[in-house]
Amino acid sequence: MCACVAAATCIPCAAVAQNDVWMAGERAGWLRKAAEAMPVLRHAERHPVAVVRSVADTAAFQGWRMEYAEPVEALYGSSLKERGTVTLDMGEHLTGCFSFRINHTGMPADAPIRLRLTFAEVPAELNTPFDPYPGGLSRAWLQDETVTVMRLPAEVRIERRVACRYVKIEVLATSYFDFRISDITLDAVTSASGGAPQLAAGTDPMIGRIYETGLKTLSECMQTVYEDGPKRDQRLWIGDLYLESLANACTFRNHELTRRCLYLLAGLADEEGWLHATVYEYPEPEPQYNQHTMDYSLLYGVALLEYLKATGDMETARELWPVVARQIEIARTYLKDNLYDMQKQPQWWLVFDWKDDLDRHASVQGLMTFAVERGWELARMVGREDEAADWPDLVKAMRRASREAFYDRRAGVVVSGPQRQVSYLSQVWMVLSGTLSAKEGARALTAVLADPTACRPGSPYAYHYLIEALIACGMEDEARRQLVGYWGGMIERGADTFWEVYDPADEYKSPYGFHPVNSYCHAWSCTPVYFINTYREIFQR
Ligand code: RAM
Repeated sequence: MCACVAAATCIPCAAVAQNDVWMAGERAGWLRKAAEAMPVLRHAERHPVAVVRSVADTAAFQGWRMEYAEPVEALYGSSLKERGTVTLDMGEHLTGCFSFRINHTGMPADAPIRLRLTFAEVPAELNTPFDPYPGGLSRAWLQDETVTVMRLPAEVRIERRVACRYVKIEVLATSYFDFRISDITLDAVTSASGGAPQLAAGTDPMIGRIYETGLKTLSECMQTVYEDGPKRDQRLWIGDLYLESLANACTFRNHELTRRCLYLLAGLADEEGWLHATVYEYPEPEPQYNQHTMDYSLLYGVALLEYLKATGDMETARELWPVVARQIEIARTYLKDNLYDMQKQPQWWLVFDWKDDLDRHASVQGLMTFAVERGWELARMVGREDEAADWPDLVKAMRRASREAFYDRRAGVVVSGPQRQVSYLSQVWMVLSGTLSAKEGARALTAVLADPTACRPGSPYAYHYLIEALIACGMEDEARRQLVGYWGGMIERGADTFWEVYDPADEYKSPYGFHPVNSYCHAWSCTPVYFINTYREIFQR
């Protein structure tokens, strides 16, 4: 890059800088296409369905549940000042803007009123003190807002968009006069439109509930991009996009949103053309600089391939093909003797799962092989075989190297890392990459499922790939059992939408050191809708 401090104004320097940027000439067009595909948000006015009370209950998810207290009219007809605190149930998980009216009951207001509103996706979020805040992410993600109402009557609108099922209102400061609240409204938004297919008559009712909950999760994450979570982080991540677009393609079929996200990511790649794992939309589209994860970069191409298969939109696929090829080119610089070199990994990380102890070597090797193979399929579809001519050989060479390095033939399992760790995900990715045959894969997966010491998946994201791998090996009953057991487990624990993190053995698990900051409506958890629609013979019976 040009080191001249006046690069922006110095024409020769600016030209050099431009030339240094990969596909510089295309980027503005890509971002324009992303902007043109901006979806229209659909609004729906929702109101609370009941006043509820929190009940501490060791049998409930994270120790809390809600109990019906009285109708909302009882709140509207009485003094909020006297109550001090009230909790409302919106009846369902919603994403949008919250507003209400507040007025005195006769005696004019001689002072401001101060209220605190707390919005919660799950009951424990309203009942776990936020401070002193122990979490690793910003405290500001937690949805508590202090509002000072200066004059009455007032219509109060909370500035930030919230994602919640429950709302707690606390009166913090008042004066002599009395006041009431009314017209509590949540202007719910989503860009999802169109109906999802109905399930076959006779489908197991639990699968029906999983399906409905998955659709709800997906639709709330579908905003002006595929968000990872409408509470947190409210942004586009490649891994989430891949799974959401798979789920969308067989449900709402709002393909324009997928196209928008693919262009947005492409237009915001770094100077070398390496995709950022996540991008922001506002105030202007911008990447989270230096945030690269190789597994996500490689999944971009798989997402484009699936988009092409779902839509036949050859123009977009052809235009974005170079982005896919570039990710593979970059990933190839990490190969040493056809094995992904973990030593070459600088500051960035690999996602795969919320599991610190997972050895990711076999997984990244498998994912890369899978992505190159899918990339080759895309190359053929868009007529660019010449640019990917050696990819089939690369896939074969990587598989051979993987079998040497990771496959313990005698034990019939994949091992990863210096400790020869046996994890679910190592088996999964060696199956999805075609490194193990279906028979070997079934043996390996059967072995880990029976091994209590194997490193288990820690998130719905990892579970998605487990289900795919089980199906790929013909273990259909097990795939169904795992899907019902895991996502059904969340339903039994009261989920309205599927969670970012769910560990049946630890309900308080949080990658951020504080469970209330977890997202409880999370994109990467919606994929049962994809499985249920794509493999009807397994799930709709
Ligand atoms: C978190 C979110 C998101 C995920 C990234 C890696 O911020 O949970 O879904 O893609 O991490």
